Amino acid sequence: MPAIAIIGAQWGDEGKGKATDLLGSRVDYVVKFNGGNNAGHTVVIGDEKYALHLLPSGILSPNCTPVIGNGVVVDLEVLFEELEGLTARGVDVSRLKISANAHVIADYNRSLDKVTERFLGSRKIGTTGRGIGPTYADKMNRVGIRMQDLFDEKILEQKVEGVLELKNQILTKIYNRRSVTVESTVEELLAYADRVRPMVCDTGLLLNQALDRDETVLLEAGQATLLDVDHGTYPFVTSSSATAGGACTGSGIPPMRLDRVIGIVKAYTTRVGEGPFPTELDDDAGEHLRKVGAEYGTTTGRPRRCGWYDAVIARYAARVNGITDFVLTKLDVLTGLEQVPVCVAYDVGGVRHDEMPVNQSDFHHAVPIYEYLPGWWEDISECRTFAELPKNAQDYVTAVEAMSGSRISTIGVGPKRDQTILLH
Ligand code: 2SA
Ligand code: GDP
Ligand code: MG
Repeated sequence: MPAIAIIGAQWGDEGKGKATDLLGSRVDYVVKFNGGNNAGHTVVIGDEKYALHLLPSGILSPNCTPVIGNGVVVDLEVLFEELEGLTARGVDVSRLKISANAHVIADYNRSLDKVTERFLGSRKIGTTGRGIGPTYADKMNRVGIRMQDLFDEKILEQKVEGVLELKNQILTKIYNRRSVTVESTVEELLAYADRVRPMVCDTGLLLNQALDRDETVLLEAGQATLLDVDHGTYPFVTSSSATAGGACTGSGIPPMRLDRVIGIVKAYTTRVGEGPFPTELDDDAGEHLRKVGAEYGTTTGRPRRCGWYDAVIARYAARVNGITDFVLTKLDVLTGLEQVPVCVAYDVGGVRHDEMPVNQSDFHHAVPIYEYLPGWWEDISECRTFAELPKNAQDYVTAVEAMSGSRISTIGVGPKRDQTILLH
């Protein structure tokens, strides 16, 4: 039975949470494989709205085992805050499993994230300030603290001592901050050790055994393709692998076991944080998308930058991830526009680019070449079949599908579970 990956095809906030929730009742395991509590997934079930950060959205499906994979960075305080919040709302969180190899975010990395952004000034990335980048840097630098280290105090102490030798130099000499003590860090990390211990296991083994038993595993990405550390708009990216390749390394599921890669793509584009964004609008149309689409960060509350659909990016995401089908979300937000521009290629210094320019400076200077599609005024939030959509909305979907490198299997016409049109 299949392993399915859900991947963001733009700069995040495409509606991965809702897509995961929709599949949740049909899958046995939902795995978060990258990122941490920088993510924000909003899921609406009936009249209840849930904002998930560190936990996979599948935690809301009663028969599904949620898993935090080895590719994730875990803030223990946030983990228990989220678990307690959901428990108070009647959600059963008892099945959660966490990889022994997932890395832990310590306070010094939260501080370093914030202070580095301040230090960078106008060159800042616009991070969420959750300590994500510095914790992945420690992982790659081989000085990170992992979940398994929490259960051996001696080893934990040695590792904290090692990493702090480096961090304290940076904190005190570069950033002019106070140094951090080994004792306070060990204490901070051990505070949750006993509570987290029953959840920690070899999740790679667990998931492969589940696949051996013909169970279904859903791999849920945080952030998105254009924020991926390798394939995104570097350096304006997050520090993890948010693409389909990351679904394998971040979970321990081998590539050949992946059967389907679903790309989630919004009917327009948003971005939060700094970095290039060719179709960005700073006019009334952009304000319309932000207002109607409620485009504010789920984690930080920051207003999201808004722009038109970019088919070059969608095609790039289809290629990088091997997207088998797209879920096109928030089509309802485009209602009420005279015409809807769609970017089909870029003009860079007079040269047409049909593919993502590999050179970052070219992408910074990319000017969208638009095709203008006629808009529609009818409320589509009650439509449940393609045939019920107004003709111009149908044509928009068909045109976007033809430009984007893979078929569209599902359309979102509102945040609720049933505000969905299944095409295939
Ligand atoms: P970080 O904190 O190191 O991962 O930031 C690096 C860049 O990655 C972007 N990023 C995101 N972009 C969209 N959505 C994200 N999650 C939240 C949401 C964001 C929020 O769902 O709305 O609430 O602000 C997310 N997480 C990271 C970030 O903006 C930087 O550009
Ligand atoms: P994620 O990070 O990709 O999971 O996306 P977010 O949850 O951060 O942002 C997507 C927002 O759009 C959430 O508030 C969802 O409830 C909402 N949403 C998802 N699909 C649709 C849709 O088809 N129409 C509308 N209007 N809202 C949607
Ligand atoms: Mg989000």
